[in-house]
Order: sequence, then C-alpha cells, then structure tokens
Amino acid sequence: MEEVQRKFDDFSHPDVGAIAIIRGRMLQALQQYLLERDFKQLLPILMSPITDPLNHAVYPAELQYQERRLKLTASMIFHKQLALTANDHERIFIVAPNIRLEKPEIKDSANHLLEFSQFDFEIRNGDMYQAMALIEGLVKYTLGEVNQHCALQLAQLGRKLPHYETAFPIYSSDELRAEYGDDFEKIMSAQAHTPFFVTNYKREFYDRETPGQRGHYNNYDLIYPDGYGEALSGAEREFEYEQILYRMRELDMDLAPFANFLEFARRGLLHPSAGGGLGIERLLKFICGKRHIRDVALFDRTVGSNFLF
Ligand code: ASN
Repeated sequence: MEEVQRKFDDFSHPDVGAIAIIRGRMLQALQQYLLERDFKQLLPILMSPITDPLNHAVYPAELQYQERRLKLTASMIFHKQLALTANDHERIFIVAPNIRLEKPEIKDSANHLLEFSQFDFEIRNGDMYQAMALIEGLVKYTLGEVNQHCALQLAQLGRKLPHYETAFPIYSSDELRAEYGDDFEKIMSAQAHTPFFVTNYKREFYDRETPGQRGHYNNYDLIYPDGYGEALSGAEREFEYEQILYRMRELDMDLAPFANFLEFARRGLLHPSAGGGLGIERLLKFICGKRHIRDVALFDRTVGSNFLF
C-alpha cells in the first residue's frame, strides 16, 4: 500500500500538469506539420499475424484468437508499406502504440518502455535525404511551437528549450565507430549540442541495402544532443521480392508468417519508400528536460515496472 500512496504523491507533483500541456501541444505540432504537407493520417493496428521482428531480442507479445495466433504491434512498419499501396495513399503517418517486451538486461535504461507511442510516417517513392530533411523540419517546427505556446510550462520545468539555426549534421556509423568505438551513439549524444543523424546501420531486413553495395544500408537514426540519446530510426525500404528474400534468409528468418506480405512483394505491388518513427515519450522527455522516460508518463511502463495500475 506504500507504493500506492507514492503513486498518488507522484500524481500530485506540480510538474505533471505542465508536462500534459506540453504533450498536447507537441502532438498537435507533429500532426499539423505532416497534415500541411499532404500526409494522410491512419489509425494504428494493434494485432496482426506479422509485426516488426526488431533488431534485438524481446519476449514474444502474442495472443490467441480462436485458431489464430496474433502478434501485438512492435511497430507499424509492414502496415505502413502495405498502406502505401492503397489508392491515393502517397504519404501517411500514424500515432501508434508499440509493445516491446524487453529483456531485463536493459531494466536501467532511461530511454525504454515496454509500451510506448511512435509517431510513424512513410513516403511513397521517398529517399533517405528527403526523409531526413522532413524529420529535421518536423523536429524544428515542433520545438518552435512548444517554445511559443508553452513558455510558462517550460519555465515551471526549468527547461530552456534549444533553438537550432543550423542543419542537423549527418554522419555514417562506420566513421563514428572507427573514432569512438561501439558506444559511439552514447558518446556523441553526450558531446553534441545539436541533434544529428547517423546513417548506415546493419539491422532489420526491411531497411534497404544500398543498391550495388552489399553490407551498406540506406537507413538513419536521429540522435538528440546533450545526452538524451536516440530520437528516431528510419530508412528507405526493401520492396523487391528477390532482395527481400535475400535479406530475410541472411537473417535466418522464418518466412512462413510473412507469406501474404511476400506475395504482395512477389506481385511487384510494394513501392519504394522511405520513412521513420519518432519516439513520442522520448521527444517529450527531451522537450521537458527530464532525464528519465518514466518522468514524462503517469503510468510506469519502464522495463523494471511492477505495473501498479
Ligand atoms: N518505425 C521504424 C521505421 O519506420 C521502425 C521501428 O520502429 N523499428 O523504420
């Protein structure tokens, strides 16, 4: 019962109201920016025979419905690719809940939640440079909107939100790894004073391999400065059947659950595209100047959570 009282005390903290106002303004700005650029907003899908296999191991999050086994959404990646094949769906976005039952190894992470929200978008025929330019504009616009409309709340939180005049730099993961070692993201995030992109990661099969350059990838992360860590990951997508098969086999994946998706690809229906997903709680944490992701949510879903409610 002690814990219940502590939770009530957290709810009474003076910052929670300010954070809620900022959250609303932030979400409004994110959506507004894409709606003004002719993006269509979709609603999230919560269960499907397939979901993002992710680049790291998590516990399976599945449920049984009659004779079917369905996965809870880890990200909307495949539904984004499929939705782009619908009539007049050239640019789409979704505010989507994602479930990722992370392993206890990362229970001390200040940046991970077992369920979080992702601001996820995809552009038919888009390329990585177009996507990165859009992301930079989106982040700058959102910070500007919050700065303008939430001055009181930011002051209450003691946060002076940075204003970035210059372009976000773009680095390649191999150049950073050579200079800083495997922990380059963390080290660079702590040193940097402006958000920056890192390209060329080896990860999920759906991130497009650079045509003609095996082992090189047209993908990118956005990293926050001042030690706030990863903001977004995105990529151009694999859309050609043979290449998708090659990438899946390279990762030793079970192709069976993907039969319908692969059939779309085999028929040549998937479009080339590029997109990405911005972690909503991570952006809120950065904007609010909070150091732990738990501090911007009322209901704790961190990896070590004991799920009081
Ligand atoms: N949403 C990300 C993307 O669009 C994928 C992810 O969350 N794993 O690339």
